[in-house]
Amino acid sequence: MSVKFLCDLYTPGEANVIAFGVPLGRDSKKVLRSLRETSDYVEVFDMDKKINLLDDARISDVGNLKLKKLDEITTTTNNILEVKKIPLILGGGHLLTLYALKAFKDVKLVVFDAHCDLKDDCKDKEIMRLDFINGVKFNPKINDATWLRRACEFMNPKNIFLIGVRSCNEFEFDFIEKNGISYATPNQIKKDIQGVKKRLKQFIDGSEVYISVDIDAFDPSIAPKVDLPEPNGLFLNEFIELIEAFGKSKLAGLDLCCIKDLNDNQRTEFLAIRAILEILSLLSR
Ligand SMILES: [Mn+2]
Repeated sequence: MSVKFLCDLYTPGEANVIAFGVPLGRDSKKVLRSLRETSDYVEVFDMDKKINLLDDARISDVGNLKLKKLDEITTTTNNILEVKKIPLILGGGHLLTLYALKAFKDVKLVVFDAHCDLKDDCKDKEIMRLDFINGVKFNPKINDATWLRRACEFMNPKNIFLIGVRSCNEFEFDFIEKNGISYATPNQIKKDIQGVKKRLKQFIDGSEVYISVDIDAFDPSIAPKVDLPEPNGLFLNEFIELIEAFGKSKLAGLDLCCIKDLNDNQRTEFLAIRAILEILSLLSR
């Protein structure tokens, strides 16, 4: 029997959170295996909060998608939403978020990422390598660097909040400002985390929220297994503090993506799992 994410004590019927893996990008199957294996070693009890972070999250891991077509991500997400459960999507490249979002009708999107991913097209060789899947041809319009721009074509950009962003070009920045996308850079967070929390709270305003975490939002010193290690990233304490801003808003879905297969210990996976646990603890509030 294959390794499941966070022990997998529940059947899909008993669970309220359904996890699945999206093997999108080179070596992503190895990364997904490592995430699941590492999750076995993480304690879900939080000594500071004195609670089990999974008190109200019953997770069932249904394995990886075959991913012959990217639409499978939308279909699977949709099937989970139809039975009123929360999708927890493990990646894979960030492009998965675009296809997951297509399954939601009305959500606010909070993205933790070093990058804005708002390019209109990207022919970058490096991105091309990342997006390689089962022989599916690289599309300069639909990839890890453009996915959020494509999402803005079917969702209101005012319903998007980027956290930890510190890398974009002037065209992306212009797009952010013209379309009213909210954002908080790590410097803004470090200077005034309470102010950012307040803005985040006002943005969410009790609505359903989808949280996407690109692991490169964190500082590369604590998340080294990434393709583009942008300095001056977030630390876990800041992430935990910001997650508090979600309060009683309803968690509609979440994903964790963009871990790279690198020769390192499991610190990036441990961090990723901690981040997921913090988000799932929202279900207990
Ligand atoms: Mn990124």
